[in-house]
Amino acid sequence: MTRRMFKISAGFEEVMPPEYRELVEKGPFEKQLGVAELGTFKELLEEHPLCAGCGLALSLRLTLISLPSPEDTVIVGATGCSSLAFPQVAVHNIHSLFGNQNAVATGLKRALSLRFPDRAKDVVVIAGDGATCDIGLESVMHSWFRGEKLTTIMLDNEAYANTGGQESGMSQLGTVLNMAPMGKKFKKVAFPEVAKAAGCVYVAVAAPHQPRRLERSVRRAILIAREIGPTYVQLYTPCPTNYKFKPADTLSVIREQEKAGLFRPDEYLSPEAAAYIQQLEEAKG
Ligand SMILES: Cc1ncc(C[n+]2csc(CCOP(=O)(O)OP(=O)(O)O)c2C)c(N)n1
Ligand code: SF4
Ligand SMILES: [Mg+2]
Repeated sequence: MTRRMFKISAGFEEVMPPEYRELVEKGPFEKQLGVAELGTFKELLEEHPLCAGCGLALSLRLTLISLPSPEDTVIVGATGCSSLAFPQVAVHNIHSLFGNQNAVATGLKRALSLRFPDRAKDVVVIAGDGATCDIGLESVMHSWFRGEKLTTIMLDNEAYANTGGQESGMSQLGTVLNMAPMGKKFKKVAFPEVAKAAGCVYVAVAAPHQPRRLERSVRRAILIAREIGPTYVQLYTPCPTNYKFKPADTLSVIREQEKAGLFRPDEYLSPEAAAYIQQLEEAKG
């Protein structure tokens, strides 16, 4: 999508909904905006039906603000809590069958590269921990093995939240949830390490308690995927509903988990990715 595609045709301005007009005038398309400009532009996600205090909703909002070119981005989502917000997201997005997201993204990226050989089209997968590390594991891993130029973002709430609270591979050892009353019997999967071993050239772990870090991770992941290879961002997105804490405590939960060593922000760049980021930063001055 370029500005040409979302601009309102002459004569139709008055009949278009005010939100749409505002999006065209004050949205982030074809501008370099980010979390530092929050509050000065019309965001790509403003309303959604997710629970109060949902860490995933906040992370999705920050992720959308961090897209380097929202007008040239297609997001591939999967079933889960985030899929309830996507109908309200003002970026092209596809709801794929649960677990198929990286396979769908692969086909899409290849088709877009053929159709628009001279324009960077970013394909970004945004899916839950269950979709990424468990049920969609095969399609995620094989997209990485093949070196597909995609960004995969996991919204890691350490549970199958949308289906009422089952444990996932990403839940911590001993976790008790509504539908996992016995406590989880094995450790949280070290998925960032898996991503590196499987060929991701950029891997980051972040959370919404540090919005600038989250922004940098998402932006770098997408820019590196355009040129070099697969990238992975894992966002820790605590779920007050299933983990039974107060909606106002989401950010403190992240800080507590960080203090306890159960969540560690991190960033890894392959030598090629690091050289590319340095080149981009030098060009920016
Ligand atoms: C093919 C398929 N299998 C299972 C389901 C049921 N299902 C819907 S959401 C979900 C769990 C999602 O967990 P996660 O990916 O972590 O997302 P969350 O809801 O936690 O954000 C499952 C198992 C489905 N919709 N489709
Ligand atoms: S169940 Fe949890 S992850 Fe899902 S919308 Fe509610 S708070 Fe967010
Ligand atoms: Mg989940």
